[in-house]
Amino acid sequence: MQDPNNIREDLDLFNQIADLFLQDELDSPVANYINPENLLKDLDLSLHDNPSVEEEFKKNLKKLILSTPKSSSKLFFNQLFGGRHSKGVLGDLLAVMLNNSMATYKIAGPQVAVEKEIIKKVCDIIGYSNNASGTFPTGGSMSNFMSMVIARDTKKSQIIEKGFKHDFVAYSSEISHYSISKNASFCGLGKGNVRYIQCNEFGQMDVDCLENQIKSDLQEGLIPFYINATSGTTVLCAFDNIEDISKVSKKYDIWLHVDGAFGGSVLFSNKYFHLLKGVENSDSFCFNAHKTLGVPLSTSVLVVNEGSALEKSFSNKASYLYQTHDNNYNLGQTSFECGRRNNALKFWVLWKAIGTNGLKKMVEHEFDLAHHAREYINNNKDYTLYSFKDSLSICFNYKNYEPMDLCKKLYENNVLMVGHGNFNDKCFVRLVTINSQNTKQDIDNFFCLLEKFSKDFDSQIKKIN
Ligand code: ABU
Repeated sequence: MQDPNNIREDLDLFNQIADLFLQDELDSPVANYINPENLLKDLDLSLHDNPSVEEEFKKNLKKLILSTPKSSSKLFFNQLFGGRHSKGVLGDLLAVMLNNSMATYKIAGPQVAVEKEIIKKVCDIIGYSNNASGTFPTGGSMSNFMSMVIARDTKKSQIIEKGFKHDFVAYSSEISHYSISKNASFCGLGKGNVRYIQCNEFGQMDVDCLENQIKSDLQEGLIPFYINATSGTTVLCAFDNIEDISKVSKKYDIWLHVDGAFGGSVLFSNKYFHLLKGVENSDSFCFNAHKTLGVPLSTSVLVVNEGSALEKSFSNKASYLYQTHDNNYNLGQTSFECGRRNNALKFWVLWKAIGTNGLKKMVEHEFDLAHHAREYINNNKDYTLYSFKDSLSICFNYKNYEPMDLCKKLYENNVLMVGHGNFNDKCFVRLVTINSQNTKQDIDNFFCLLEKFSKDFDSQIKKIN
């Protein structure tokens, strides 16, 4: 191989591979399934003492890229992200070239203002105070984690120095994201000190049950410190009633976090903002631009209504790092990581290019797609619908096909990628309309492929008894 460190040549190679990949994504929207046991047989991933021969290196790299699941294709409905907006990709590629860390103004310069502008705009839209602040954690789980830590430290600031006694309790709905449980462990609370509050028939936290549980915990001498409301639960995309929950949180002086990782981007739509009604009364809020806005993974925004609380929990002295400027510009003083990737630029490039109206159109189009999918199901007697309106998740079963087996076989036979979920003892296929590049025809095509596959492979797919 000639000089292996040649950025211009490698950018040319990048363009070649990206071209191939984009064409392949259209020609074969689902990558050929490779059984994990065959990975090392099908792909040369082995590492050696000597450099690769250049042609072999390129061939192997291309093959690896084309064999990887295609999360931006029109047939990827498996996770709560999908599709790509070219402006988001442009911003992310530029962030890679810049390779700043967001810790200090000295390292990141104007990128600090890029991040702060997004945070300020989001705080203004959701009605937070002038003291609000925020950061870009590595994802929704980290946003939720940071909010729990801030809530803990706000309740008893001695914890920052002296550690934690186990008399605190947190509250979240029984169908909230699994990060709440993990975060309880990470922040010293313990998984056993999260109260999972039951939901109503629409998957929303039952606010009376929440209050009763808080009263009972207070009687036991425990200290309620954190309520997590979810705006877009992971499976059903149900939106908790933030307004009613915030009344409870105020009454008992408990931090209210809104996990809007999935559905929080409705903040950009006047039509759907009502799903966040009351968010201005929360203490912290997060949403993931990588989930519904086509920005590359990961782009999570956490905002805190009283910004000083964020700084109190996450600032630390480090004379080797903070050598110029104040905490207002040294964003490491409000983040979890030390070296922190620039995840704001890709979102800023998109937002700058298409405006808030462009973001609104993306979100509203995704709700239109969801409505279209629900209508298809409601008009077809072979389907049973399990989810509700004002949601980006369409949960259903088709005929008597067992949903877990159906999803697995669709995947293993390279037909399409979709997952399954549960609610109230029912298991179902979960179709998510989070790719704003998809059209109604793409949703029709999803059902068409699923029906054709079920017919052709009928005898091989398990049935619900
Ligand atoms: N961060 C939650 C995403 C998991 C899912 O797609 O179901």
